[in-house]
Amino acid sequence: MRVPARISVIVIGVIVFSRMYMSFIRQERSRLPNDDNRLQIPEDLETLRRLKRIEDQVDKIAKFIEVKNQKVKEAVVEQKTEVKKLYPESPLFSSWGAELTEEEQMEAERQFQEYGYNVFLSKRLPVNRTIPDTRDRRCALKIYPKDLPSISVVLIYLNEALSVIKRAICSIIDKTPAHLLTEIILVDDYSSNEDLQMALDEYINLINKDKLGLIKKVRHKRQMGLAKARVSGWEAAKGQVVAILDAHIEVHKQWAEPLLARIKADRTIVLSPVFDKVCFDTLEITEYEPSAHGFDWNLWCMYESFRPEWYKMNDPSEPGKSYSIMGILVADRQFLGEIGVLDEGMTIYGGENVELAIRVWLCGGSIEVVPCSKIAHIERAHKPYSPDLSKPMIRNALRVAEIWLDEYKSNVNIAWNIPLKGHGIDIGDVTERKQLREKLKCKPFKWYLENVYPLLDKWNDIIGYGVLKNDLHEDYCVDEGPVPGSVPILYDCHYYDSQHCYYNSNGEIYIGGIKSHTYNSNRCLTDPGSGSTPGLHDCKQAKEKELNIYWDFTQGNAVRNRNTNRCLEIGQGEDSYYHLILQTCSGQKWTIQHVIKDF
Ligand SMILES: *[C@@H]1O[C@H](CO)[C@@H](O)[C@H](O)[C@H]1NC(C)=O
Ligand SMILES: [Mn+2]
Repeated sequence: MRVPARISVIVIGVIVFSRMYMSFIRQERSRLPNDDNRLQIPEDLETLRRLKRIEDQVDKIAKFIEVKNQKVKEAVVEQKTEVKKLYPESPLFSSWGAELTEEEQMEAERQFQEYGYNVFLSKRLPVNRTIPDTRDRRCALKIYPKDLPSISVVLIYLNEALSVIKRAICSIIDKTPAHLLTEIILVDDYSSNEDLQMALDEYINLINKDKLGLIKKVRHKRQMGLAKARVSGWEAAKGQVVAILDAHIEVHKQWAEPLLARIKADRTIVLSPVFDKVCFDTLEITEYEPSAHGFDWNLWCMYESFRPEWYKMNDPSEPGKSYSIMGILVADRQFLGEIGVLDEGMTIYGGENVELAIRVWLCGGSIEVVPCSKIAHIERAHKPYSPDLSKPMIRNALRVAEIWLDEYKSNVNIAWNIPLKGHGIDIGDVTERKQLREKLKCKPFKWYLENVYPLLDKWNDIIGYGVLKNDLHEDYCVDEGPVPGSVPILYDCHYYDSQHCYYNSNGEIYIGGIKSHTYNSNRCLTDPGSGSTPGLHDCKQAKEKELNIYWDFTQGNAVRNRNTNRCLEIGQGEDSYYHLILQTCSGQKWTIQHVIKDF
C-alpha cells in the first residue's frame, strides 16, 4: 500500500511540533527549581504540577503518534530517504530544523540571511503565542496607582518580518491596559519589503476596525536612520508617555504599569525595561537578569552592574539607576521634548542611545532600568541593514564627543584608533546641539564621570596610541602575540586591536588594546630581566609583583626599560625572520602611530 506523501508530511509535522513542545516543557521544568536566587514558594510547585500534567499528556499524544507513524513508516519504507543537511555551516541550523525538507531548508535559510532571525518558524508560530512570565515574583504583588499616565508605543523597523511585527502589535494590545494605551505608531524607515505594505495595512485595518484608529503608520520616503526615525515616532505620539521600541519584540505581562508609575512619580526619569533574549533560531526565550546599561569609549553599549546601593536593597524587583540606555526607551513625552529627544544629526545606527543618556544625566534627569517591566527581544544573528556598522558608529561617536565630552573627547579617537585631527570624517553640523546644551545649562562631562559613571577609566595619562613600528622595518608592527600567551611579537601590520599599543605618562606600554573600565586591566610590556624575550602581563598584577613595566620612550627614539636599561629592539633570528627582542640598546628607533601631546 502506498500512503500519499501529503499524509506523511502532516504526521511528521505533528511529531516535529510535539517534540519541540516537549523540549520546551522540559526546559521550563529544569529552569524553575534551579533558579537559585528565587525562593521556592507554593506557586512554583503548582506550576510544576501543571507542567507535569501537560507533559504526561504530550507524552501520551507522542506515543499515539509514534504508533501511527510506525504504521505509516512501514508503509512508506521504500519512499523514505534521509533528508540532507543543506547548510551545515549556517547558525540557523545548529540547533534547529533537523526535520525540514530540502525545500523548507532553502526557504528558511534564504529568509534567515535576509532578516537575521528565523522568519520561517516565526510565520508558523501563533501571533498571540504565550511567553513565560520571567519577572521576579515580587513584581506580581506590586500595586500600581489607578490613574497612571497614558502611553503611546512607537515601533521602529526597517525590513522587519511581517509575522514579527504582528506579534509585537498583538502582545502590546493584549498586555497593555486598554484605557492606558493611546496608540501604537509604526515607523517604517523605508523598508523595501512588499508584505510590509499591503499585507501589513490589511492587518492594521482589521485591528483599527475594532479599536478605532489605534494603530498609526509613519512611512519614510527614504532611510532616515535610527535616531531620526525615533524622533519622527515621538513627533507623531499623543500619549503622556512615549515608549520607543524595536519592532522585533514581544512585551510581557504588566510591562507598562511599572514604567508609567515611575514616570508618574518623577517625569525626569528616562526608563528602560529589562530585555529577555529571544533566540534568533528557535525563537525561544531566555531570561536575562536585570542589570544596568553602560558603554565603553567606542560608545558601544554593554551591560554593566548596578550601583552598590541597588544590590544592598536585596530586592531585584526594584528599579535601579543606570549609566546609560541600550536604545529602547520610555519617557514622559513632553520632558523628552524639552531635553531634545534624540540627536537628529546622527545617521544610520549607533551612539544615539549613549548621547541621550549623557544628555539626560547632565541636563537634569536620570536613567533607570525597571526590572518588573520585561520585554522579549530578538537578538539577531546579523543586522540586515548595513554590512559594516563601524563607519556610522565612528561618525556618530565623534559627534557625541564633540558636543558632550569636553576634555575627554579624544578618548573616542583613542578607542577607535583614529587621529585626533585630520581624520577626514564629516560629523555634520553640531551648532544646534551645542546651543541646546547651553540653553539647558547642562553640567560638564567631568561631573558625569565622577558622579554617575566612575567605572569609566578617564584615560588621562595616555600620551601616544596606535601601532608601534621600528623604523628598520615599517611593514612590521608590535603585536600582542598568541592568545592566551604572554609574549609580544613582531608581525605584519594589519592595524587591528591586537596591534594597538598605548604609551602613558607613567611609562607603561599596553599592547593589544586598551580597556575602558577601571575594573578591567590592560596588558603591559615587561622586561623579565634576563633572556631576550619580552613579556606581556596584566598591568595590575605586574605592578604588584614589581615586574619591570616602566619604559622611557619619546617619539622616534629608543624604548628603554627604566630598571634594566635594556631596549626593546628587533633582531634577525637564525630562521632569518625578524623578532621582537630585549637587548643592550643599539640605537633603534620606534614610532607610535598617534601622539596626543608631543613627547
Ligand atoms: C490566540 O488566538 C486564537 C485565535 O483567535 C485563540 O483561539 C487562542 O485562545 C488565543 N491564545 C491565547 C493564548 O490568547
Ligand atoms: Mn533590537
